[in-house]
Amino acid sequence: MKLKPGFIFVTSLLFLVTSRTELSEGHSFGVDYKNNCFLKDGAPFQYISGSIHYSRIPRVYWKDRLLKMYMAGLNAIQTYVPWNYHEPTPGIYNFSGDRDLEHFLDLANQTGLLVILRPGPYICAEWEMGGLPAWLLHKPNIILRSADPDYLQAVDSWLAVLLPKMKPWLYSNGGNIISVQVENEYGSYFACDYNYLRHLHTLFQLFLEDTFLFTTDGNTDSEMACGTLEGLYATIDFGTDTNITKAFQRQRRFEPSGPLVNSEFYTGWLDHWGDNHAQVGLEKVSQMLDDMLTLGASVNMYMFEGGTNFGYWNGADYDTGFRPVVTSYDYDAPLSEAGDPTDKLLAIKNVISKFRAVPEGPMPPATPKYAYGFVTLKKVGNITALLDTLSPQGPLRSQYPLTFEEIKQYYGYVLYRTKLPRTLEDKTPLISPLNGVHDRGYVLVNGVFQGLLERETILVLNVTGKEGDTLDILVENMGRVNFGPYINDLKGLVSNLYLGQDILSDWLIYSLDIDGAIATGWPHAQPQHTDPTASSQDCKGPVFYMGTLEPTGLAWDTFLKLRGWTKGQVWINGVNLGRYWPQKGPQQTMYVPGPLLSTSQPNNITVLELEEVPSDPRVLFMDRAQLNRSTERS
Ligand code: NDJ
Repeated sequence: MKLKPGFIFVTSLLFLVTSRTELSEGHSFGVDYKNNCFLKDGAPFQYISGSIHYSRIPRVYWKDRLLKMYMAGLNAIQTYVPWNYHEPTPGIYNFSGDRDLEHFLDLANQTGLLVILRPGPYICAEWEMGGLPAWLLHKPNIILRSADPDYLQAVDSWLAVLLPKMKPWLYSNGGNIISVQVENEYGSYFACDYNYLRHLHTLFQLFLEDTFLFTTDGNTDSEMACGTLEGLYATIDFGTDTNITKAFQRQRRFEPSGPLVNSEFYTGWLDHWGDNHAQVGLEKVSQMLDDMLTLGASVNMYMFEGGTNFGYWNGADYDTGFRPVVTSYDYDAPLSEAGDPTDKLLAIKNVISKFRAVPEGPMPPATPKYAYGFVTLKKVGNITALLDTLSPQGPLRSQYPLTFEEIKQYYGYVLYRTKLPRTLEDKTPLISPLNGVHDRGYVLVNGVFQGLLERETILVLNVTGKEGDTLDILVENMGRVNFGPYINDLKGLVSNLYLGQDILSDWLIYSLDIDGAIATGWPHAQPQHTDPTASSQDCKGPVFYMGTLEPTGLAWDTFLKLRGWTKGQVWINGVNLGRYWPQKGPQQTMYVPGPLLSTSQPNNITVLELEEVPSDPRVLFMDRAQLNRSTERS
C-alpha cells in the first residue's frame, strides 16, 4: 500500500509528541503532550491516587488498607521509600517484615492498584530527618540534598541497591509502578542545586530506563523554579485552601502541555505535640476533588491512609520553634489511623464514581476494636538504677559531651553523667547557653529528679547538691527535623553545659539500648524485685513500669490511654508503639494493632515514663481513638 506523504508526516509527528515509553512493547505509560493527558497502553489515562506509607502500617494490615483504597475507587496509590528505614547503618540493608517493600508492591498489584513511587532520596513526610539516615551527619557540615560529594556517594550506594529492586515492578516490565518521583519538593530547600537534580535524573534514568519521571513542588513560583528540571515532568501540590485554576496555571508555566497533576492534594493535615488536632472538612475535599477531576487532572490524595509513627520514626518541623510531630499519623485522612473507612472516604468514593466505574460490592468494614479495660502497672526501677541492663557495654568517657551521632546511637535516649564540681549551697543555674539540649533533658542529682531542660524553651534549671554528687541528664531525641534548612539535626548535648560559671566536663556517656533489652524479654522475663515502698518523690523522673494484659482470646485493635501519665514511650510484646504525651496533646490514645497482641499468652506492657507517674499507675485499653484533646484534665 503506497502511503501518502501526509500520513508519513503525521505518523512521525505522533512519534515526536509522545514520550519514548510509547514505543516499548506491551505495557506502556507516558504522556500525550498533544492531548494533555497520560497514556496507558496507548489509551488516555487519568490517575486517581491516594498516599499510603507502608512504613507506618504493620505488614499484616497492608492488604486490608489497599483493598479499602481499591474499593473506594482509586486506580493508583502513592508511597514513599524512607531511606533510613531500609539502611539503618551504612551498607546494612533491611527489606524484611514490615520493611518488605516488594511484598507491598505485590499486594498492590494483586489488588489492582498501580503505584506512583517516591524514593526521594529525601521524602519529608513528617518522617525522621525526612527519610535521610542520621549517619550522614557523621560528616561535619555535610550539605544534605546537594551535590556534596559525600552526600552523593551515600545516595549513589543506596539507589544502586534500591532502584534495581524496583526494576521488575516497573509498568514497562509488566509491573505496576507507572511513575517515579525524583527528590521531594526540592524547590522548598535553600540549596537549589541543579547539579544535584541532574545527578539524580541521570541515576534514575540509568536504573529505571523508560519510566516516567517527575518532580513535585509547592504552589509558588520560587518553589517550582528551584524544584523542576528539564526532562523531569513538573507537577505541583496544594490543598483545599487553594484556587485550582491559579495553581494549575502555575504548573502550566512549567509544563505548557501534558497532564495537569496535583501530586499531593491534602485531605487533612499533620499534628505537632501541642497543636489542636488538624481536621479538613469532607465537603471541601470532595468538592475540590470533583473540580480537579472535571478538569481532567490526575490527582493523588495525601494522605489516604496515614497510619502511625511507631518507635522513634516521627519527624519534626522547625519553623515557629522546634515542633516534633505526634505518634499518630491519622492526618484526618479518608482511612483512619486504624484503617477504618470514614465519611470522608465515602464522600470521595461518591465523587470518583462520577468519573470512573468504582468496584461493585461493599466497602470492607472497620476492623473490630476491643476495650480490654484497665491494667495496673508496677514499678520496675528508675532508669539510673538500670544502666547495667540498658547499657551493658558501659559508658564512654569524654571530657565534653558527645552527640548521639558521635556515639553512633541515632534514636531514643542517651544518659549523660558527671559529678558536681563543688557544693552548691544555694540553687545554682544549670545552663545550656547555646540551646544545646536536643531535645529534652531530664535532670537528676544523686538519682533525685530536679526537672528538665528543653530545646528552645527551657535553657536553665536551678539545682543544688554537694561536691561529688552525681549529675545525670537523660537526653531524648524527639525526632529529627524533616522539612526546611535545619535537617542537619544533631541530637544529644550538642554543646557544653554550664553550672553557674563553670563548664561541666569529664562526662560518662551511656548509650541506652532499651529496645534491645526489651527484645530479650526484659523486664518481664527476669524476676523483678519491684519497690513497693516507692516514695512520692520516687514517682518523678525517668522510670520504667511494667504490666500484663491478660489474654482474652481476642487480638483485636485497641487504643491505649495513659490518663494521668505525663510523657514517655510504650512497648507491647516487644513492639515500640511510639511516644505518648497526654499532658501536651492533642493525641490522648496510642493505636495498638490487634495482630501484635496474643490471644493465649500474657501481653507484656513496658512503659518508660520520663517525668511523673500518676498516683494510680494504671493504663486503659479503649475501643476508640482520642486524637483531638488538648491537655487532659486528670
Ligand atoms: O511533600 C511534603 C509531604 O511529604 C509536603 N508536605 C506534607 C505535609 O504533610 C508532607 O510533609 C509539607 N510539609 S508542606 C511541610 C510541613 C510544614 C508544617
